Amino acid sequence: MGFKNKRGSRVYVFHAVAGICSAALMFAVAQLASAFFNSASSPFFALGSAIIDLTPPWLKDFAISTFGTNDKLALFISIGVAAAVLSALIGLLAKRSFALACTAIIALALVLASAVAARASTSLLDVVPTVLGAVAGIGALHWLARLATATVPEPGQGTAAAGPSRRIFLRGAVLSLAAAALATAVSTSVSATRNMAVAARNALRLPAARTKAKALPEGVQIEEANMPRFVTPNQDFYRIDTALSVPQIDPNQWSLRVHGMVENEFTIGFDELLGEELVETYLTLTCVSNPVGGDLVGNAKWLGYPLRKVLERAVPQAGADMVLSTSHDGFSASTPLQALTDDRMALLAIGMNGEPLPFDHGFPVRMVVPGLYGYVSATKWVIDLEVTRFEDKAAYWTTRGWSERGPIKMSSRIDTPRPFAEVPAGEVVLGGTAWAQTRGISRVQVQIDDGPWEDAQLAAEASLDTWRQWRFVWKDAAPGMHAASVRAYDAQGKMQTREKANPVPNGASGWQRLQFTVQ
Ligand SMILES: Nc1nc2c(c(=O)[nH]1)N[C@H]1C(S)=C(S)[C@@H](COP(=O)(O)O)O[C@H]1N2
Ligand SMILES: [Mo]
Repeated sequence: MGFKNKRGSRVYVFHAVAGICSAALMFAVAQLASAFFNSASSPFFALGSAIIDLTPPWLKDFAISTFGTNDKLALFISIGVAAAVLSALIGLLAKRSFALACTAIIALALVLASAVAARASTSLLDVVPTVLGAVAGIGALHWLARLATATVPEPGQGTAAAGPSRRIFLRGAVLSLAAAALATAVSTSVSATRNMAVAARNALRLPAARTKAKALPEGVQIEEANMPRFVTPNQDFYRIDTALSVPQIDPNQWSLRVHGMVENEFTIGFDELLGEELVETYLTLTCVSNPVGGDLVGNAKWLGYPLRKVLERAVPQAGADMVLSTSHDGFSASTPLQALTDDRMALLAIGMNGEPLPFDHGFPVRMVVPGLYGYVSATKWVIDLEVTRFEDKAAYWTTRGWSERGPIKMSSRIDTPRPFAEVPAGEVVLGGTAWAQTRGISRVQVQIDDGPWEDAQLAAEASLDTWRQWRFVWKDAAPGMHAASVRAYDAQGKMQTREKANPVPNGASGWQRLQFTVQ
């Protein structure tokens, strides 16, 4: 034994234990953070999966034949033992130099972060839990390494001779392990609730609509390259929200509270909602942030319960002119009461294109309102409707510089050719979309270079609330650079404004003009 006495060896044991406790905290904090991100962002699971992927087949066969269905448990125990040895060594390293130990932890975190980033279902943002874990691990090691050498004078001995205090260090070690255990417990319960939501969504069979959507007429779709699908597939539908982590709400836990300036306050649950007379409708949603020519717009078939009926049951009081809808994650939108009670199809939607709402798009329940930008109407994960007055309440974006009201501005877009595309000479086919929800599109015109405005052919109209496609054939396209512009007219014959405006504060306007080259 190279140590002078028992107390001299203690400091090594303490450092090794400090390393293990810090590693436990590092993984636990990362695990907790990952519960709020993507479950695939857990460095622990990512490491496990990476090891599984890298395991040679003979070893995998050996593991399965030896451990059977416990092969994953065996894997996790092996990882645990290896991690304990490694972290004990890092703890011992901290005794020599804290900077070195820190470097080792950062190197370890880099390996873990690469394992996370390499998973198919993760994005770069998903390394955040690993980074948070590393920060917690370094902090814990710093603290425990100090405690490992803390001394208390004991009767009859000088401070120097006393050696580290067992009591002080053990208290620190137990405290950090307790914190790790707590973080793990919370992360387990958070992921359990999320899994409940996923399971509930998978098990959900949407009831049939009492009122079906009007069948789409022939010819709503113009089949040209670059043309969007008339009905946007769910996975292609634009997503805009303030949610860093997408709420995953178990519909059995969901309810909507309707209150404020009403005669009848009430709360409605998900099952009750499913039992109501549901309707189905095609509706094109648009984001106020969509620039001229932009693609923050999508069209889907929504299944839901008319908000008109919800408000009929609540009976708004005289003087109310707004409904403030609030989501599970605290976003809110101010919608004119009238838009929810007149004969447009404003819905409390539960279905999107024949399936339950995707989590990204508001599962289990969201609002969709014809004619209004999403930020003032399309609250996802909605849980609260307060009937109130514009004078009394302001919504999320209204307090951040956007208008309190947001009717959708008529707009038209060129989808093909793409800006700066090169197209063959001869006949050039232009195509695009135009929308003026609740009013409808009656005419689209195209201008080539500075020539005359000419009528485009309109695709069939599905409804006043959906976008409409158009097509224009430019017969004798001469080689060279050209510009094309587009403008639309609504059903009353009103022309889309030429006046350019930025999205802030109430939506972009102006005619789109793009350039392309004819070869
Ligand atoms: N809870 C919540 N709902 C929200 C938002 C949000 O940030 N949080 N954004 C709104 C905005 S600005 C738009 S344009 C639409 C977009 O809906 P989508 O993501 O389903 O396309 O959702 C609206 N509903
Ligand atoms: Mo938006």
